[in-house]
Amino acid sequence: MYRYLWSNGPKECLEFADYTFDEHFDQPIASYPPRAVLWDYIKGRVEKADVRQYIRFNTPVRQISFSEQSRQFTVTAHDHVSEVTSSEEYDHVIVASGHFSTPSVPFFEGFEGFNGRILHAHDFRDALEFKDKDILLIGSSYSAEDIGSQCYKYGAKSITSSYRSRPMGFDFPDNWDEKPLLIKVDNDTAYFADGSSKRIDAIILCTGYLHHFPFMDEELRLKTHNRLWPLGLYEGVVFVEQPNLFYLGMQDQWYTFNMFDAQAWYVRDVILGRIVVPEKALMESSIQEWSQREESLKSDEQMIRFQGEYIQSLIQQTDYPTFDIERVNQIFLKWEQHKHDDILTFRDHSYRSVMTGTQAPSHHTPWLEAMDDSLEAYLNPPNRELAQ
Ligand code: NA7
Repeated sequence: MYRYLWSNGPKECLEFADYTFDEHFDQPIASYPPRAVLWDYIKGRVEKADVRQYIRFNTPVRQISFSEQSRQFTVTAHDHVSEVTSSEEYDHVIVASGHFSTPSVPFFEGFEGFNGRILHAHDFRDALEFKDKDILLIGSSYSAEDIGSQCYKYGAKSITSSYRSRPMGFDFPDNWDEKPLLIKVDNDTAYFADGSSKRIDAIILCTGYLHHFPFMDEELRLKTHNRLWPLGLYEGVVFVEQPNLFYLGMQDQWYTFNMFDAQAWYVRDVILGRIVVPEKALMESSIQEWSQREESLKSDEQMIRFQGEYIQSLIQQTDYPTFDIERVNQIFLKWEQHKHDDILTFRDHSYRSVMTGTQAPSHHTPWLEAMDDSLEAYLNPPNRELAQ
């Protein structure tokens, strides 16, 4: 996560049902916290549950295989403290490694001769690097809109964003242009499909990520692109080819933290035998049904409701504290509206918590003027900071 990143969705849409923002901060906070604040919130929940003691840090998993004979997984991991690689047997494996860390990096003609920097969004660290520069963004999704906004905020000279399928369509400031797909670049100029061109200093590839699990044996690997209903996962989590293996959070996401929770509760109950997964043919037909519905979705609203319905169906099968998903859907729709009203000020809006009913206050400083993204600056109005 890069410096100055603030949540790009309202915190009211991702709040844990069993650990609220009120409980953690003990004061109402605004709706779009920067990364340090969200980190603090997640950490508080982990500490409350006291689960750190079960985590082996500095121990990357190198390989996971499954034996039909023993019905066990062999997990090989390397302990970086002792520098020892060892293997252990497990009945179940849950892959929760995320899918936004291996960049998808397209090549465009002329990249090899371009004079400026070319980087993927994954390697973007600090918008100040692009102050007074003309930058080109490839892609038209969350990374492009956020990195473009960051660069605008911290003083880029101009932003050009290039889309493949559809433009973002926001009402951008005067120095931000949207263009169709990049055709090629030469030393310092980008050429686009509409015949136009632009001199640029740097190119940021906001082109998404690959689901990549090199540590899984081939037959245990989830193979999907970024979509709302990845194939091969019953209830979005059970690996159909080997139902003692689970993948968590592999969906494209509107919902995040509370979706991961609902999935985790469901997987826990399968492992404990409280939920029995059906035979393979039934799992496959259920996946087919959900994915056919996914493919018929046209609008963002339909997609948000689809994901909400999925979470609802998981929650109904477990004892995860229920919450009003329709009200969360409504917040997502307002958020979309606010983004389309103004992509540079949508973070100045605030919402009411579905979990506690607490109305978030307006933040003390408009996002465009809030240059310090620390937890202290976020939680304290500027005059209190000065007084400290
Ligand atoms: P996304 O949401 O997967 O979007 C990737 C974007 O990149 C999307 O607009 C794609 O266009 C575009 N893309 C992908 N490949 C190419 C090529 N070859 N040429 C041009 N454009 C391309 O990734 P993000 O990083 O924006 O967001 C990922 C998550 O990170 C998100 O959930 C955030 O909360 C954080 P397409 O529409 O497919 O034509």
